[in-house]
Amino acid sequence: MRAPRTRRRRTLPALLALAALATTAAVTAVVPLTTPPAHAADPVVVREATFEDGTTQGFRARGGETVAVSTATAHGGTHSLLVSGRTASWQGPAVDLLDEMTKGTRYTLSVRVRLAAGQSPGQARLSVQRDADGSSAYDQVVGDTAVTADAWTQLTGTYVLAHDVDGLSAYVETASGTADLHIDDFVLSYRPTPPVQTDIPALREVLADDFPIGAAVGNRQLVGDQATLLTRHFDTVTPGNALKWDATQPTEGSFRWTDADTQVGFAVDHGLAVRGHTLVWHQQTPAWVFTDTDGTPLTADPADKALLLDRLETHVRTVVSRYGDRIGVWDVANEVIDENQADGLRRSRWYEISGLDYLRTAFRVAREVAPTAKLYLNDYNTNVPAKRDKLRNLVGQLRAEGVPVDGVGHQMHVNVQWPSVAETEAMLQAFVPLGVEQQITEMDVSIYTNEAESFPTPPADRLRTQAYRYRDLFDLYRRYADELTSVTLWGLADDDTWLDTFPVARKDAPLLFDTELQAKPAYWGIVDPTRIDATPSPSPTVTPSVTPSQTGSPYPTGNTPSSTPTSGLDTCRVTYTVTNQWPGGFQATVRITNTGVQAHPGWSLRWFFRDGQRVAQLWNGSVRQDGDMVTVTPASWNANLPAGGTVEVGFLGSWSSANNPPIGFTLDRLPCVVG
Ligand code: 9MR
Repeated sequence: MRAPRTRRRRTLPALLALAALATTAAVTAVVPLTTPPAHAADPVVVREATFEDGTTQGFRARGGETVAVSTATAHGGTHSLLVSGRTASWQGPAVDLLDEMTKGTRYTLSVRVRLAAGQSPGQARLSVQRDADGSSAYDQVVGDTAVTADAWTQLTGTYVLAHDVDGLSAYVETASGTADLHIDDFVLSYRPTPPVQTDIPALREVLADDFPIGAAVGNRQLVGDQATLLTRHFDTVTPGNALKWDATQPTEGSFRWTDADTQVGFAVDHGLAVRGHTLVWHQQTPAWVFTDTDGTPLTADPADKALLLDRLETHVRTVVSRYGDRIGVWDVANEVIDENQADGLRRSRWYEISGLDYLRTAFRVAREVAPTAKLYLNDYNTNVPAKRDKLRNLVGQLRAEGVPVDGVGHQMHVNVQWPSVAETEAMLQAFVPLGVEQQITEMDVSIYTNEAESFPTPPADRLRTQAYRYRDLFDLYRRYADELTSVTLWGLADDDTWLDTFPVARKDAPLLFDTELQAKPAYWGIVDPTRIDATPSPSPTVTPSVTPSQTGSPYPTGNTPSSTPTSGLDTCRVTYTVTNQWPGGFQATVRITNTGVQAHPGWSLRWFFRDGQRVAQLWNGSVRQDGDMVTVTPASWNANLPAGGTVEVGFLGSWSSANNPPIGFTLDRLPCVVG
C-alpha cells in the first residue's frame, strides 16, 4: 500500500517569504535598464488526498449520499474514494478548504474522476461552494467534462477566492444523472508568484498628459497582488460583467448588486473612475425581458413594445440612479450596429420589438437620472469601414433628433496583425466631425491571427510583435489625445482574459502583464519601446503551424496585411550621460535630437527615474518633477526643436542607493530611442 503523502501546508507568511526571496533574486540580477520580470517558483501543495491510508481524508458527502474508501479501482496506488447512493446530480464528494485557501491567491485544483463500473458515460465538473452570512454561492472551476467507467479523467482548473466567506469547499458533481463515481488524487496547490514590480513606471503616470488609462475588472482583480497592480497602473475600471442586465436584474423586479457594489466601491475607495458597462445589449440579457408574463415572446405590437420600453426605463433608472455620480461614463447601449444590414441596425430583440425607440428611451432616461454622466454607444470592429460608417450615421441621426449620445466607444478587440494603424486612424477621424467624445473601451491584442493557432506559452516573437502593435496603436492614441477621453484594456493581466475561450479554447496573452502579473514587452511598447527587445520572454520562439480559417465570429481575428513596424522609431534620440557623480549628488546632461521630419515647437521631454533620484537644478530649460516622472520644457531661446535639430539640457541631481539611468524618454509624448 502506498504511504499517505505528508500534508504540506504553506502559510501566508511563508508565501511572502518566498515572494521576498524571488524579489531579492530579481534585484541582484538587475540589468542596466530595469529589473527583469521574475518568474514563479514550483507549485506548493496545500492539500492532497490519495485515500491510500484507508480514510476519506476529509472528504464528505454534500447531502445524503455515501462516501467511502474503495479498492475497486484507483489512480495510482490501490485506493480511491467511491460515492454512491446519489439521488441528485449536485450530490458528490466535498472537501472543506476554508483553512487552506487565502483570499486573492490563485490556486490550482486537480482531481481524477472515474465512473463506477457499469455506469454509462456522462459528464462531471469541479466546483467551489462559498458560504457567507447564511447563503451560498457556487463557482465552477472546471466545466462539464466527459467521464466514463473505463478510464480516469483529470479535472484541473484555477481558482481565486475573491470574497469574504465563512465556509468554503470544493466538490465534484455531475452534469445530470446520479451515477456512482470514484475520485482520486485530489490536489490543491498554488505557485508563489513574484511580487508586483515597483521599479517600473506606472502606466497612468506615463500617460498622464494624454488620457486616463483603464482596465476591465471582476472581483478577483480587487484583492491581493492583482489589486496592487491595478491601483498602481490604472486610473479607471470597467466592471466586465457585474453591471450587465443578467447580473443586476436576473428576474423582473429583483435587483442584485453584490458584485457591482463591490467593484464600484473598490474604485471609489481607491480613487479610480468607473465606466459603467452596459445598460442595453443583445447578450447577457435575461429571457424574461423579451417575454410576456404568460411566457409568450413579445412582438412589435404597441402593447408589447410599451411593456418592453417600460421594463427598459425601470432598469436604466434603477441601475443608473443606484450609482449616481460614482459612475461618470455609461455604455448605454452595446453593439447595436450590423454592417450587413442595409440600414446598419442589428436585428436584436430590442430592435425587432421597438425599432430605434429602445435607444431613444435608454439615452433619455440615463440623461434624466445622471445628468452629468457621459453617455456612450459602444461597439466592436468600428475600424471596419462599413461598420464605422453605419455607426457614424446612426450617431449623427440620433444626435440630430436630440437623443443625448455624448460619445462613441471603440472596443478594439484586435490582434498582432490586424487592423492597420491607418485604418484605426480613419476610425478615429471619422467621428471628429460629429463633435462626439471618443474612448477606446475594451482593447486587447490577441497573439493569434486565426483560429487554427494554439501555443501552450506565448512565443517570444509574438510577444515582440504584440509589443510593437501596442506601441503603434498607443502612439496613434496619443496623437488623438484631444479626441480620446480614455483608453481601457479588457482585463488586467494574461491570467484572466475572455480570449482564453474565444473564439476557441486556447491560452491567449493579449494584455500588458503576464500570467504572473509581470510587465510584458507589450507594456514596454507603451512605456519605453527601446526596452521591448530587452524584456525577457517566458519561452523560446515557436513557429506555429498556420492554417488560415474563417471565424464567422462577431470578432474577426483579422487577416489583413501586417502594418507591424520595424523596430526603428522616427521621432527622437536621447543621450543621457552622468558627467560627474559623488556621494549623494551627480551632474548629468540629456541631449535630444529630433530625428523625425517635423519640428517640435514648445517641446516637452519626459523621463522616469528608477532609483528615487531628484533633479535639484536644471539649465537650458525648466523642470517639473512628480514622483519619478520628470518633465522638461524649453527655455525661450531653444523653444523650437527643428527636424534634425539637437538640444542639450543639464542638471544637478541627488541620489541615494543607486543611480541607474532613467527610462521612458518621450518627446511630446512620443517614445525616443536611447543611445
Ligand atoms: O469579458 C466578458 C466575459 O467575461 C463574458 O463572458 C462575455 C459574455 O458575453 O462578455 C465579455 O465582455 C464583452 C463585453 O461586454 C462587450 N464586448 C465584448 C466583450 C468580450 O466578449
